[in-house]
Amino acid sequence: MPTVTYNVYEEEKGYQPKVTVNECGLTSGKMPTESFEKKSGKREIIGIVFCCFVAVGIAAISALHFESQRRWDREHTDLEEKYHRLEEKRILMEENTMNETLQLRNFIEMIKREAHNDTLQWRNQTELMKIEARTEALQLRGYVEQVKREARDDTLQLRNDTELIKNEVRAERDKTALAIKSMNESIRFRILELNADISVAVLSQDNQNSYINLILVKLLGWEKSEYVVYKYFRQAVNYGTARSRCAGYLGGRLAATALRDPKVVSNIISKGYTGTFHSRISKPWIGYDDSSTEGTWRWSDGGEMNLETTVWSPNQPDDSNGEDCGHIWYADQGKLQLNDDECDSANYYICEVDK
Ligand SMILES: [Ca+2]
Ligand SMILES: [Ca+2]
Repeated sequence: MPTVTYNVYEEEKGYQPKVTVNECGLTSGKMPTESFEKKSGKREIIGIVFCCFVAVGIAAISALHFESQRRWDREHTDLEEKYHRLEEKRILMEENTMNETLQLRNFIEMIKREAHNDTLQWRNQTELMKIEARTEALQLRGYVEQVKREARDDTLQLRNDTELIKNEVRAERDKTALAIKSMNESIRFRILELNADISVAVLSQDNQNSYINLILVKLLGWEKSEYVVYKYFRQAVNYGTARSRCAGYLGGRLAATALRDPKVVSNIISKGYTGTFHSRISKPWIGYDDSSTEGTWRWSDGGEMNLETTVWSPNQPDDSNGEDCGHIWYADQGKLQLNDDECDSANYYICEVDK
């Protein structure tokens, strides 16, 4: 506990040496005289109060100081703890940094190793490609050589084939020459036969028509009937042209007499000379028309129609669009069915020459 030290005032002597009073009221030093005690009793009380105030102040200051010290200590402790945490954190970060650095180094090393491996692999691939290229080049050379050999073989084969063909052509030519020679002999023999027939005909009948018939039949393929020779021409022309062409054969005309002969009609039907109902151009012209007088139909030989062999088709002649020329339209029940047609139409035709 604090003590208070003060000077004692003496009226005669003024202030005297020090007197120390503790908090318990005990004094030390020279005590004042009795008169002085009376005078200074009030002052003592004041001093004691003052002393108490001072003590309280000192205690308060000490308490504040203690509290401040304690707060400072606490803050110091907090700062130290914070410092330690930061230090730990720093150490941890250093360790992390070192670990990351180590990992980075390991990563770089790994990349280097991979790059090295890639380089080796690329070199190996390059070498492999070179080897493959050389192999392909060798194969290509072999292929070219093979093609050359095959080309030479083909050329040789072609030459052999050519020679073979030449030989075959020569053989065929020789064969054809022999055939032609044989045919010439046959023709020459046939001419001799024909000359003999003509001589017989001329000598036996002395008839110009017989001579002509013989030529037509023997050389031109005309067909014989009882009274005429006749021929079916597969050439589509109009009626006037057909009539002129028939007249070109000496004594010839468009067929009329022949159509009254059942044998001729049967032959015409069997050989399909009539064509069909719907055929467009086969319907052959015959020597039958009403060109001179409409409605008056005349045969080219001036004869009459034999209804056993030829009849008008149903509803014909109808003179549709001025039809004046007759033709065989089709065959029905062994008879030739006739129709009148426009004379400018293009049809086949049948000619005949008297025997
Ligand atoms: Ca008519
Ligand atoms: Ca008609």
